[in-house]
Amino acid sequence: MNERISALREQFEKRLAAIQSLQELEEIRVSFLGKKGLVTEALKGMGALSDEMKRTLGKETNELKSMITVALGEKLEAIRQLEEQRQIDQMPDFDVSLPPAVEAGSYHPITLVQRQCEQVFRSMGFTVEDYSEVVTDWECFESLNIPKFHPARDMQDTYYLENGQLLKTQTSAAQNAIYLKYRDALVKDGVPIKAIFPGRCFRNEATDACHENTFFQMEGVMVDRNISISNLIYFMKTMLSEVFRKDIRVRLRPGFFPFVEPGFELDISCLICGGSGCASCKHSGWLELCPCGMIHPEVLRMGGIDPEEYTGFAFGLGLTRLAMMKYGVADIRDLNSGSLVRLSQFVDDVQV
Ligand code: FA5
Repeated sequence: MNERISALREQFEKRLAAIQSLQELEEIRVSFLGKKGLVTEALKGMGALSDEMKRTLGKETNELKSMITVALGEKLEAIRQLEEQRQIDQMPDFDVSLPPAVEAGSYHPITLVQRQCEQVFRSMGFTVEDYSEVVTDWECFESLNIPKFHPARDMQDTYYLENGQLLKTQTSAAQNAIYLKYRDALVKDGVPIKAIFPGRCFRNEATDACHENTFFQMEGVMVDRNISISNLIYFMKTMLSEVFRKDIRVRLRPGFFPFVEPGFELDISCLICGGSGCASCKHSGWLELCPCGMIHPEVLRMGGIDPEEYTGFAFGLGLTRLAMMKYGVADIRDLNSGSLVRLSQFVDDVQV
């Protein structure tokens, strides 16, 4: 072996053995394999050698380079492992068999009430659907009989994306997709459409004790032959008596929504003040909870369903307000506050 090559090999091995850090490793790599490194330098002056000598020296240099590359890689791995072990050694000891220092968490009241409603409706043959939070203008408004510039949009200003999509203001935004999804089963096989779809809604709202800019609703629809307001009232009553498990006063009054005809507002007597009036019910004693009505023929038509043959009802339950009433939360903003002190007090017997 060429003397310079064997001296370089020796020098490299000595320096490698002394290395402690990644930084030193990089330094040695540059000083041997870098553009102006020792190995490149060793090849200088090769021009004066015979062809035979050049070939031998080139071969030995390449072997040295490979040896250095492999040795650096192995050292890198060894240093990494040492570092990992050092970090593990620094971790505090803990006993995995000890009981937890904090109490187990609990479900959010809105989740509890949502799951409870889902259980009730599932038991009555409804499917539970999931739907996007970002929707199109068609889904949120036009397919619901709310054309562009209709005054009904004023009550539901929302957050718009640059591509024209928007954060949905109401779970009704999923109605059209649900009709299209299940209409064949309805028309061909006579299977009624019975679906609920809970979801988060967004509105550009001035917040107060009963209004949030981000809140949950749960939409429900049922479409079949001969569906009437009596069916609607039956399902609303069953849901409320199952959720509250006590007698509560409700009232049904006319309400306008372009996608139902007739439309109703279903209010419940405020459970925070017992009906005498407080900030939670805007001092009226009643809380708007679940607007509903018979699906407008035009909305059914846009969903591919013939309104001459089929009728249906729809409702839009305010899940966040339901959670307020069920758990006695006087201010809706507490529910989005993330305050563990407030939220950890809610548990329920619902199977979640
Ligand atoms: C609607 O959103 C209709 N899509 C409901 C509907 C569905 C009507 C199907 C007919 C048929 P409204 O804007 O009133 O309607 O909201 C419905 C419920 O959501 C309200 O009664 C209330 O309980 C809840 N809600 C509305 N806005 C807020 C808000 N800013 N904060 C908290 N809850 C709200």
